[in-house]
Amino acid sequence: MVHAPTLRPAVESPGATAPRATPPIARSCQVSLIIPTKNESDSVPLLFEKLNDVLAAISHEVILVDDSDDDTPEVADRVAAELGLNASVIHRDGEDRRGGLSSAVLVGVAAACGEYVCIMDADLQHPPELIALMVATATEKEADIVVASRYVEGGTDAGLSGRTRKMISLTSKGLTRTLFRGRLQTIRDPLSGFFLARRSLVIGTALRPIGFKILLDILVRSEWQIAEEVPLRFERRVVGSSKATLKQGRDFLAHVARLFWERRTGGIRHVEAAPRAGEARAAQTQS
Ligand SMILES: Nc1nc2c(ncn2[C@@H]2O[C@H](COP(=O)(O)OP(=O)(O)O)[C@@H](O)[C@H]2O)c(=O)[nH]1
Ligand SMILES: [Mg+2]
Repeated sequence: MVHAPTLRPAVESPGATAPRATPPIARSCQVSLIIPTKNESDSVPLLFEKLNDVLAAISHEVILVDDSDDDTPEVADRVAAELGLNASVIHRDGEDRRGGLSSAVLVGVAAACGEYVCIMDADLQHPPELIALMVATATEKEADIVVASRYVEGGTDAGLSGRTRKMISLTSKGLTRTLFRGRLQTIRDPLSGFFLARRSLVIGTALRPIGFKILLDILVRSEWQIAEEVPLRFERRVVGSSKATLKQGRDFLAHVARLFWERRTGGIRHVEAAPRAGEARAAQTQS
């Protein structure tokens, strides 16, 4: 059975059901936080509390795209209402969940109104405190993309559980930076799940992500010109549990193979982004 995704405003706007005499004013804000969730009812209360503090000075909306079987949507609605946080939940069932995390992100972007979209996990491995720096960096540097990076000075991948996962992450990063050198030579962490991008860039690109690495798809396919990185201290998950499985490994390889093939066969074409002064040299020294 196919269920249409439902958009549930967490905070009722006064008079939302009253007849309108004039057309609705188009929504707009600086940043739309897009947060894919799957059974994150334990994480959401603390996440929303932190977001509420961080976003106080930023015009924003929070969109959870939820594929949960637990009560994540109800918890999100309740906590957002208690805090007065401008958050909504798009809950998906059945076939709508196909594509998992990456399709959830695309659904969130399609519903967003921000000048920028900021994609982050719900589990606090992506510290909400970093959002202010990401927004400031995007504005000051006129960046199309700001990546929260585990692999620049001040960042850490300590939250990757175990040496095997760390090795897989480093190898995957090396593989993608080699295969897509032209686009990724200045990007230290093209597989980060925490990033901010101009919404116009994301909706203007025909994305085809598979699995968890949607940033890679955006970096390789889109016409970005300026990308910046800020240090991410990726620490261990303290609430809830990881949804990563071996399937994500297979999805990642399928995703990289498809991107590589499309790039080779001319399915993806764009002007290479020119590295800014010093960047190419720095990237070569570090790789
Ligand atoms: N909507 C949706 N969110 C998902 C899905 N799988 C994982 N997530 C969410 O994506 C984020 C990252 O997942 P997580 O389990 O923390 O992955 P890890 O950090 O790689 O261990 C979390 O917020 C999850 O709740 C999915 O199939 N659908
Ligand atoms: Mg996580």
